[in-house]
Amino acid sequence: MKIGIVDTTFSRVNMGAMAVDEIRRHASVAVERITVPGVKDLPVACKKMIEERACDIVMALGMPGGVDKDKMCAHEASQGLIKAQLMTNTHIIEVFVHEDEAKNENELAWLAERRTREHAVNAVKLVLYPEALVKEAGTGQRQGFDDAGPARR
Ligand code: RDL
Ligand code: RDL
Ligand code: RDL
Repeated sequence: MKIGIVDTTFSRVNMGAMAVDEIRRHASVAVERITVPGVKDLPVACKKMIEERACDIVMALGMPGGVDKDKMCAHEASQGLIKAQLMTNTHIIEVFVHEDEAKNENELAWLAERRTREHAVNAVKLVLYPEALVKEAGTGQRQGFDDAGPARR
């Protein structure tokens, strides 16, 4: 079992290091890491992790900036990540933290770490313990900020 981690130099938080650390806490698996400049460079790097480095799942970590151009970039990157998943029949867990989700730098750093760590756990579950996610079906999970929780009536 091997998990690939791809992050960016554009991000203001070292999300890759956090992902590796969190994976190590939950599973003894091989980890391959690479860093690319920005989110639009993630899809091919993830595809190479799958095809050339035999990863069973990949985490794509990035931080779209706050202006419209960045949101466009993020959308394009996301489309590429979905395409790479369909081409390889392999999950790529997209962990994007938009800079404008947080009200200040402090919260941005906190949010990026928490979302990265929560999605690292999701990645481990998806490849090693898929039944654990079935148990969480319909529970309103979120990554980073608080969970929404199940809707009640
Ligand atoms: O291929 C080189 C760059 O085009 C690529 O790294 C882009 O993803 C870089 N980039 C932008 O050009 C941009 O306008 C990024 C953002 N915005 C952004 O918000 N977040 C990024 N990259 O990670
Ligand atoms: O690959 C991991 C996640 O990127 C992926 O599960 C997304 O579908 C999660 N997600 C968002 O990132 C988001 O901004 C979801 C929503 N919004 C949403 O509205 N509903 C979802 N997922 O089911
Ligand atoms: O409802 C509040 C948030 O869930 C919503 O703003 C999401 O769109 C925030 N979000 C992202 O923008 C994103 O790119 C989330 C994710 N990724 C994600 O992976 N998990 C989330 N939110 O819970």
